[in-house]
Amino acid sequence: MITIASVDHRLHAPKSELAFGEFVPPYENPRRVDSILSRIAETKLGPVLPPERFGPELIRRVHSAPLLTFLETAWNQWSAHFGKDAPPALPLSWPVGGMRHIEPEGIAGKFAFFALDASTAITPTSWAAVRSAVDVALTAQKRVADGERTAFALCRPPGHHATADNYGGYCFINNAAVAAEAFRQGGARRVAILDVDYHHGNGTQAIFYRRPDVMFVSLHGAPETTYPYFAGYADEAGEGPGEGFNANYPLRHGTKWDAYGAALGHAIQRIENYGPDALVISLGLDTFEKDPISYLKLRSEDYIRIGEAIARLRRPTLFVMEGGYAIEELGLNTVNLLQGFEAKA
Ligand code: OKP
Ligand code: ZN
Repeated sequence: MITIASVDHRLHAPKSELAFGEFVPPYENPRRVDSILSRIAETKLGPVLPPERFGPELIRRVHSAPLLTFLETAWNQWSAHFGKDAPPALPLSWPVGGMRHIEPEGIAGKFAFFALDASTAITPTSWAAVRSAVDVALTAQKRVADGERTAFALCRPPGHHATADNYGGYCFINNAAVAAEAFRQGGARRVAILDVDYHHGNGTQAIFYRRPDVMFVSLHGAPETTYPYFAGYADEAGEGPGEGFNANYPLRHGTKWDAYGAALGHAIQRIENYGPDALVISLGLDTFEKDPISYLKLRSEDYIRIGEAIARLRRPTLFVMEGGYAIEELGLNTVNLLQGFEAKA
């Protein structure tokens, strides 16, 4: 399997993350990619190639102009106000129910307006890393659109929490959504996105919620107890023309392979019935038993089974990296899944 990866992901590496009331070393950090690349080399999974550069057209089909302008200019505006040595930029308030939804002029207000949480710092070089992650996704997507059975987009930072108008949850641009849109623009009539990250892909779901041409199917920790809390219930089925093209499988804390595998079987059957021309996998490995911020209990060998189940769909398949924070085993688990896929492809 070919992997697309960029060295520029290192440009996004905030010094700290606000988590559970204190600043801690970020869970989402460059060592995640090192772990995966070293396992790819060790197992000779296949070549690792750099991305091509893509223009902004496909990104603009997925995200609003105000969000893109904000992300590109946020650090400059922040440092103009708080100084060049200002700490990484974070929001501290939010427009909740009953308040006005108007973009403020001041930069602190803009952070409040565009962020969906306070876990996602922006540094002077974050935007360059974010852009390179999209290039990684689109370069891998192009290979699959051009006839390869599969490709692995080793994106960092991840993307599935980013909506058309908001960033957060370690995500800025929704790499998987942009890749799905690229498949559509390239002539695929139907695209399915299967999101196996531990966290619900609220961004991807929202982007395609009213569309029948991109189905979103997700397995994740139940929203009653799990971030991002306000999406991911089983009754979210899509809306308007998109009704029937969204499927959520919320799972309880402590879920192991037996219940996970059963839910995955249902999810795969939904996709099979849909009959997509291309498949995008939002690949998160934070369902692992030792993940530091998650509460599912999958083991390393279970990822082989997930890969095999995905391969049985027999569709052109693009893997897009999302989360996974048990860094020591992240490479093993990721490559297990990809090898499981290849064994049945
Ligand atoms: C991104 B992806 C721990 C609490 C959770 C945000 C989690 C974002 C996960 N600090 N904060 O879906 O893996
Ligand atoms: Zn996650």
